[in-house]
Amino acid sequence: MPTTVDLLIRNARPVTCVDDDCAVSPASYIAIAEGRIAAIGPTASLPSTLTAHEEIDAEGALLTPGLIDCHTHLVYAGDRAREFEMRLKGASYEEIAKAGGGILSTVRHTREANAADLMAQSARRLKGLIQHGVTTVEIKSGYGLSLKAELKCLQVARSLGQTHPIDVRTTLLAAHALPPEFAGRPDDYIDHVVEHIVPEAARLQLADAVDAFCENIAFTPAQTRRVFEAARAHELPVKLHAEQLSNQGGAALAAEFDALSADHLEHLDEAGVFAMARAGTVAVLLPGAYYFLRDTHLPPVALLRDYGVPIAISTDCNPGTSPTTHLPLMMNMACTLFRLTPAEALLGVTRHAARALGLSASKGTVEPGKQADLCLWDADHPAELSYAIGASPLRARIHRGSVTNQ
Ligand code: DI6
Ligand code: FE
Repeated sequence: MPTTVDLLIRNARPVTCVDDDCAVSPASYIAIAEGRIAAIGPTASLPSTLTAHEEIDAEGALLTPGLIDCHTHLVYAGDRAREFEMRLKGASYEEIAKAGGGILSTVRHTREANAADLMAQSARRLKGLIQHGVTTVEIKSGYGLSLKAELKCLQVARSLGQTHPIDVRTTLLAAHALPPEFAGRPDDYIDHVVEHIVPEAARLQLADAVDAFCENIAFTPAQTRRVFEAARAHELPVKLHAEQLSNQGGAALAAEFDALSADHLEHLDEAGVFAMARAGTVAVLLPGAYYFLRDTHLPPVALLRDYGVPIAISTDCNPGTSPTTHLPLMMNMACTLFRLTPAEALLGVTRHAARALGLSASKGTVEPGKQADLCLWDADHPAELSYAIGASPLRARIHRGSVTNQ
């Protein structure tokens, strides 16, 4: 460790998230240099010669890794509050989608918005995530559905990361829905995606991964496979919206392509769980969408545990099925709705969420060498982070070694 560091946090009680039980360590110091954790240890072992440019007395606050929201559709224009009303009067999500509403209504608004407007609308949501302790967010495209509009959304996502104290990972989700100009010709649209959109997003380095919506109201496993093959040809890792509304065998297909994650998974069966376990694919559960759609088909949490599949939790922030930026509330819902333990919920937004983005080497735990993305919480025990409904006791948030909110 250098003798002078940039930031020294004293009297924190770290939950490093290295162990599955999320145990709380005794009072510790954390030394940060050049945006990384330089050292961590019990207060008694703090070297007396160490000096720091800035110090924080955590006064016994819990310290966790910065939260990671590994599945969002945060870049879009407009909202779908009216559709929410329709659903409350009895229309189903599938019926609204088939009638040209749903995703396609957000596509219309997103295509019409210029980049500055899209950026301003999306920045409001990003600030919501930041306020709740999120230091890394994944943002998908998928409301453009044309080469130009998909690239615009990815570019806005990248710009959001450059102008806010948060790391953004982008995912190309061109295979989210069938755009109106390809109505009745899904295979032609997939041709367009694999021949033009994936190659151009890759060439411009605008996408860190590729995703698809494999579902009876979206794309078939055969079409998804073609998108994955294009991603592989451009050396981009894949993720998949799988088994949300029906069992299409999407998770097993994703595992075949060594997917970083398969997400939603309410209708996942044991064969899918087995395939994910073998491939090391993370299960990303999205309790906000389950809640908002008033779903009753629970994801197979016990099977995921039995097979040792890592479970991540995310907001799925999107206008149709999960209009939220409150990641701690998703931890609460993961516990109440899916029966995760509070420790599992915390790992789901830290270590396992990092893995779902391919970022395990630099993020997700509090260890020397990792990026200094940290949260301090006014809480005695990590269970309190999942326990509170709609409140998060965030005391301070640190991104790349800089305090950004206190
Ligand atoms: N699954 C979802 O929950 C979102 N997309 C997806 O593939 C919903 C997107 C929307 O309704 O706008
Ligand atoms: Fe989603």
